[in-house]
Amino acid sequence: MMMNLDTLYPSIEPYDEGQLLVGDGHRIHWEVSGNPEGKPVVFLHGGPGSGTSPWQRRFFDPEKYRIVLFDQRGCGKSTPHAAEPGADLRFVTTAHLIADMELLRKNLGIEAWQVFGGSWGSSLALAYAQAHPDAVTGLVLRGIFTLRREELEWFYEGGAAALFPDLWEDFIAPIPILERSRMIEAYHRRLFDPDPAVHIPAAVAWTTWEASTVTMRPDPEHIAEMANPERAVAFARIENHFFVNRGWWSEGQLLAGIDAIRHIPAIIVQGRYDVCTPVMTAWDLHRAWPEAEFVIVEAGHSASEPAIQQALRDATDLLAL
Ligand code: STX
Repeated sequence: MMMNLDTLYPSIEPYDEGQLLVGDGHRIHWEVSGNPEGKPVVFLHGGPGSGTSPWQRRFFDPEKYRIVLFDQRGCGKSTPHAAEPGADLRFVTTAHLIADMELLRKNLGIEAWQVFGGSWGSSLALAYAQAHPDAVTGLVLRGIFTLRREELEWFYEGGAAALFPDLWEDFIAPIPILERSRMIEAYHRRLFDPDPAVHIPAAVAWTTWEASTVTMRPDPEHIAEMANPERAVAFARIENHFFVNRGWWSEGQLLAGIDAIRHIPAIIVQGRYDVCTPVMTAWDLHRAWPEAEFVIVEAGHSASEPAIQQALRDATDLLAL
């Protein structure tokens, strides 16, 4: 990637990794890096469906943290991969991901950990913490996303077309005009069509829209990487599956559930110019949870943006104390 990651900690390698059998035929890939005696932190990747990348270890001081990364069901190095023919996502739901985190935590012998998540990672972090508040020592949340109707409609049903009309035309191109009033459902039919000539172009159009709008300046290498057919099919299928089902939450559930986690130290980092998960949701979270530290930075959505990197590093440094 073209990303400039100079703001983060140096690159490190994992000292342990494996595949955890979580049930329903699924295995999740996990790894641990940093200080084995350090403060445990778990990194939750976005999408859902994007998988983790080695640079994501670098948000944490490797002398202070024991850093856990894992690929959520169906993506990254977890199996079965959602791009496989006949992919079955029945056992890929928010409840399954939360249960997997608990199994992983216990398997690693961790009593409680800090939870760090951006975008979909922030949604999952909020849901996990609300289900298991005693397992969470702190929260770092970036690019807040709660899958409410207005959030999904903004990014996938035409709101953000006001800012990216050119890219929006490419996003709607695979969908016949009569189906465009419900883009997420129209994409669902194509992404799960068994014919690769149908699902691959749909997946590439879906991920290209997202990858092209997540940074203030488009990053051609990131866009190309996200358009890799296998990656794109898994990412688009998993995201779409969660969005069709609204995360299996009632409308506003994550914001309504703050009382269960209000006592947990938390830092919210939000890009002012985030087009994917606009600041309105972070603001609603801030209003619901004024005890959490709230930071708006002049940046877009992606954690790769230097101003976001700095704010997240500051956050993990603060919570390491
Ligand atoms: N999806 C938001 C999300 O979690 C609606 C996410 N946003 N962008 C990404 O993930 C990539 C950087 C992987 C494209």
